[in-house]
Amino acid sequence: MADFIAAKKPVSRALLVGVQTPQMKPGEGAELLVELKELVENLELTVTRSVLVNLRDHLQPKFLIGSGKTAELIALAKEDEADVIVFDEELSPSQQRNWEEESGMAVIDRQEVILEIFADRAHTREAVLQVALARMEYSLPRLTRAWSHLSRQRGKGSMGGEGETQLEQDRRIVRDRITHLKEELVSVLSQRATQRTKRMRTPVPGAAIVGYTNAGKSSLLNKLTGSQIYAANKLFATLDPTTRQLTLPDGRNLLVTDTVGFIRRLPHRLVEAFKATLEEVVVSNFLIHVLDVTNPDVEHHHATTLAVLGELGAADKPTITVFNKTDAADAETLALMRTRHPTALFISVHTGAGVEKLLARCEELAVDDSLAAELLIPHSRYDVVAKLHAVGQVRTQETQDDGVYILGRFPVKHRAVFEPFIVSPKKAKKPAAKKAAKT
Ligand SMILES: Nc1nc2c(ncn2[C@@H]2O[C@H](COP(=O)(O)OP(=O)(O)OP(=O)(O)O)[C@@H](O)[C@H]2O)c(=O)[nH]1
Ligand SMILES: [Mg+2]
Repeated sequence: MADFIAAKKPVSRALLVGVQTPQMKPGEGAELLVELKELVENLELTVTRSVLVNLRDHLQPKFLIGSGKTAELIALAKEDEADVIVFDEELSPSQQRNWEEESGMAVIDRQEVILEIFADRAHTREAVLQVALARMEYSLPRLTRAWSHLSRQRGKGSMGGEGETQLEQDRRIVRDRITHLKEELVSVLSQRATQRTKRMRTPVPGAAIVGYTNAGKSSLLNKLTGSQIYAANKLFATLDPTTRQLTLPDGRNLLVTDTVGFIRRLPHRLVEAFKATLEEVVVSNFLIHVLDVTNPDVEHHHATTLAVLGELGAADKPTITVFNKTDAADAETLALMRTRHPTALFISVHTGAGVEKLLARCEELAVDDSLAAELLIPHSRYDVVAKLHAVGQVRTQETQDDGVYILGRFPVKHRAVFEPFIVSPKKAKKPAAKKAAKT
């Protein structure tokens, strides 16, 4: 049950309102409304009906839509015994207040729904803090509304100087909490950065899996690495980045990170709050952009993800575009998508179709700053052998009469140490047995 009205009674039945304006593409309002329904149902609310309002003119300042239509919608909500009205368009704090006064119900927008879902899903300290921060910032200009998740903090007593109004007190509490949350986040994130630096000292290239929520990102990571991270048919199942190591067919290792999903009209403050988490995307060598080919809005999902990547400063990363769930798609859609996205891969995590091709593409992009080589290190130079184990990778090691023979990789910056012992430089090759089996 949704918690945005913790202070009052919980809400359970929602009437949804979407808007189609002349500036929007035909059908866009309806598509967004379908998505809003899914979002609201993820909060375990019952949707009584969805209403699309066609606006010929601009949005109205008081209620967003005209007052005649407003009265009509409130009557519908009452008829449905709804207790919350949800707008797909963002409501300004004053519009929200006007609506709540006019209807006597909780009135929220998509932004708040998404914030609620994130709050629901957040478990780790980092995610909890990031979501709390985004919610506080959302609430700050909305403290005068009738329904508020802040009411719980109210009345804890003792705070507030003489003559301070309730509103002033509330604002001060929220600002203090925001400052406090930011401080706590800085300390949590610095621990995370330390972990990453440790990881980056070993020359293993990294890939980040990105994409719209529910595309199958976590499922793909599980498939690739045989891990068991949480994947589910619900929106924003993943909030925290998870990194797993994958051994590519050519024997090299690749660190693959699963990330939080994106969505249209993702509250900007959430992107801001999650920027630090999404650092993984920025530091990775390349991206695997996963799309759900069965979703009729897949092109919008594609565009949305690119837009968010742009915001993160990762728009120019080498990217493998992957259409997933081919097992559940119809042939016509698949053919259309193949034409529109000729360089994309088409896979099914469920059946495993296309995964091998994806791995091959990963091999091409997994160029790190390390060099592969065959080395023969004399027995007198065990320090060099030890160093290779510490900073590079050793695939095979054999003790021979004239020294230790190693097939491995080392970071370019340590070239001077290892170069004297190179017997033959290697290009990363597929194991011979595998090649033979394929032909
Ligand atoms: N039919 C089909 N369903 C799939 C496939 N891959 C994943 N799914 C399903 O899609 C749903 C979402 O999968 P997740 O891996 O949780 O998706 P995600 O992209 O990590 O989602 P968020 O973490 O919410 O952003 C699950 O119900 C999966 O079982 C596939 O190849 N075919
Ligand atoms: Mg996930």
